[in-house]
Amino acid sequence: MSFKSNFLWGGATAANQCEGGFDADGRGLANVDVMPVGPERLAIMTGHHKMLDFEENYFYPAKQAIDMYHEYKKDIALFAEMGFKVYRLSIAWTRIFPNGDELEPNEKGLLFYENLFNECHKYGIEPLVTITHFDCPMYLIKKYNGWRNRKMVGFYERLCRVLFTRYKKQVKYWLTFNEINMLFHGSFMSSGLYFDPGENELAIKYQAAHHQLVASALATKIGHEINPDNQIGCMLAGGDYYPNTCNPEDVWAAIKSNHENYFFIDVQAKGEYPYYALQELKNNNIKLDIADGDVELLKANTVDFVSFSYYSSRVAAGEKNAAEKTDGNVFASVRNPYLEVTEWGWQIDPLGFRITINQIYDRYNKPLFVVENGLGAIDTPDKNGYVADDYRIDYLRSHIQAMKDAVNEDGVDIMGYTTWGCIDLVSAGTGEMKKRYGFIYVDRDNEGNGSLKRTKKKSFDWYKKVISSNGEDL
Ligand code: P53
Repeated sequence: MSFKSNFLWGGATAANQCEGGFDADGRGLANVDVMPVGPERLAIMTGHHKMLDFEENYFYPAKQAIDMYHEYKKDIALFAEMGFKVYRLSIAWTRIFPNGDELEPNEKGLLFYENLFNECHKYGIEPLVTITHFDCPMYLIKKYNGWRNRKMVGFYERLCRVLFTRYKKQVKYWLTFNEINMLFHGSFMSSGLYFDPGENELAIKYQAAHHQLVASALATKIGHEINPDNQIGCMLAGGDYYPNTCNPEDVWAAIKSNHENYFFIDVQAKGEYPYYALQELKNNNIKLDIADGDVELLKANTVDFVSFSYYSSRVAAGEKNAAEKTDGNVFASVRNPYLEVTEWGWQIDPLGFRITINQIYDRYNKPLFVVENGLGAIDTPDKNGYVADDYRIDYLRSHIQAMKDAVNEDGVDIMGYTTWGCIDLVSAGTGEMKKRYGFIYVDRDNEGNGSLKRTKKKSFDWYKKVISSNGEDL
């Protein structure tokens, strides 16, 4: 026995990182569109450099991305050729509600995803839909202050109702918010929040978090009402923190960091605020605005499964034990001397994947879905345009092996596995194109030059074999 016979193998993308067509067929603008490539990106992402419109002399990679808006049929055919059982994608909120507060949705936007889902089903590929993958309509950010405002719950609810109803026959796997814990780290990128000098950031983040948690519980409720067969999950930016040493100060720092990471999922999976978060709010004199009925709503509408991304483990050290940090990531981590790092400084730790899987399963006892994992690397095509990406195969092989150990040796229930960026797409963290994750190479560079031509890499055939052997032939 190894992976279940109906194990969902596949790949994952996010609308703004692959679709392009930023103003096609009535689409409105979102936070994720106005993030340029360049030195300001990190401060924009975290909400400390305000850029709410396109500005001159900047390059905005999401405007065209890899143009999947027009190329999706060919791309899905390639996924089918690899044998995908599932394709994880996200809906661009502003294709459905261009401003976000309209009463009626944009039919052209709805039709785009309807056609896309049909294309998936043509090949027996099950769509796994992230309702929002970091995107928030710009109009809602400007007019209502985005997720700071309780009204967002209603706008998000309307979006969910439309999606669950329209795609009732086409989609049964849903995720409410991508990497919901990213709200604490990349506040503008993940949720459209930005901060003015002197504001109480922690209080703003927690209030916005509460609104998203309520919105997520409401989505779970409505999704189950509209179709009892719907499977609705939460989504964590995963990667457990290790203590830097066995110094109790470091162990304590790791526990605190893990608490911060698991806060959202604790609420979504267990149905109530964990003790440590309630106390942190108290300690910081933060009084959350909690409406009548919220507590009951959260309690009654926990998720069906827990999904997460895993790229790397992390390391925490007590304040007194200052240690070297790794770079290239909005998540601060101490450098782990036992691990190699990628070209972007992300630590490579397959056993950490097994550890993280076990920790999450232990904590929630719900089926798990690994919805992102992969290696961001520079690919150099040969003169025929072919990329021999053995480094990517090595990364994925060792991680799939670790996941297999978690299933076979440890007894964890895992529903499926989707690699991140199964086709090369724009990096969320850096906006670069040259940080590639795909089995399919896309001819486009950091400045937006290139033919957008698709070419299979060596890993394409490798992953096809992994899927056809249900993970036995790595
Ligand atoms: P990129 C940071 C840490 C962990 C996950 O990231 C992250 C990030 C954001 O940089 O985001 C997820 O493209 C996210 C995807 C993203 C992917 O990881 O920076 O859900 O949108 O592309 C990889 O290499």
